[in-house]
Amino acid sequence: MMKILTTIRHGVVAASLALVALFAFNAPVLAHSMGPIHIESSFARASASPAAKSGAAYVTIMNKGDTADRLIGVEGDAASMIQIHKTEMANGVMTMKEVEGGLEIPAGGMIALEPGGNHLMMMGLKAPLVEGQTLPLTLVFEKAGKIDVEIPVLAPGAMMGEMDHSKMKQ
Ligand SMILES: [Cu+2]
Repeated sequence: MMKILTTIRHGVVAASLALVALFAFNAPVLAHSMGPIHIESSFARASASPAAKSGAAYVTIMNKGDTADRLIGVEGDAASMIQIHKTEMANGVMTMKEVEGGLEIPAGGMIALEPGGNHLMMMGLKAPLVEGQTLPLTLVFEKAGKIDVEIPVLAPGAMMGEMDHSKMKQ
């Protein structure tokens, strides 16, 4: 019995070391997941001016579960208010407004918040967003609860983030 336990323990240690190596290798891209909800990629745009009072962040969220979930809120210290926004054309004018009731992520589906579409809107930025830094945000899901993400801040005009390569083989 001891022999078997020791073998199992060694197996677990080996697996843990392999995981550490995997995460170390992928250090620039931070993967986060909670149960079936996976944050596949994310980025924020650096402030174009030090006087900027608002900013936007974008996430791609996958739901690997068999029931739908909803992104219902965003929390963080970076700004005095953070909302889930949608972009709409009204009378030829692009306007943004808060998404009522959050965004559904269908079972087995994926949603992408992207420039020109849905985004995480930060209003009342406490400091400008600086390229190369990370922005800590907490995504709030109806079922999965709160998931912390460290969002890489890219150039002011960035259109997409980097994919999380550590998930590609799954
Ligand atoms: Cu907005």
